[in-house]
Amino acid sequence: MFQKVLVLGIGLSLLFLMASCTTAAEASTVRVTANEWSLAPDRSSVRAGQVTLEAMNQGRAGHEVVVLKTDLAADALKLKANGAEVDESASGEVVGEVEDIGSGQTKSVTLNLAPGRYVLTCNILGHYHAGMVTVLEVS
Ligand SMILES: [Cu+2]
Repeated sequence: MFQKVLVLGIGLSLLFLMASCTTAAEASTVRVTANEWSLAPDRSSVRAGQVTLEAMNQGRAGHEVVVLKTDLAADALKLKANGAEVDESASGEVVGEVEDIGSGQTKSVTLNLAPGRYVLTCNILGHYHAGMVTVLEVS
């Protein structure tokens, strides 16, 4: 009886250990460099689940990174009436954002991303049209 409990205990400890290793392996980071006028991720695809988006502003202006789940092409997002900003909710589902990243700053957010196609953009007036947009595939 005691031996059975001991074996069960060891088995459970191993399972727990494996589970924590798996979790660590699945946590992914996407580093996005913002600049005038581009958003450059260090990878074009990432595994679904917990994803940390680390945005580095290497430009002079302030920037942001809006994460939109959408099937629209990067250059075909819907615009607001002013024609200079993306209409975020009309373009897809906003799943997260890193706001107000000052020049030289790095800010991050951790999101739970479902599989699909995402477009990242900086939606400060005129920045989308200037080229601050990119695609991220989540699988
Ligand atoms: Cu910007």
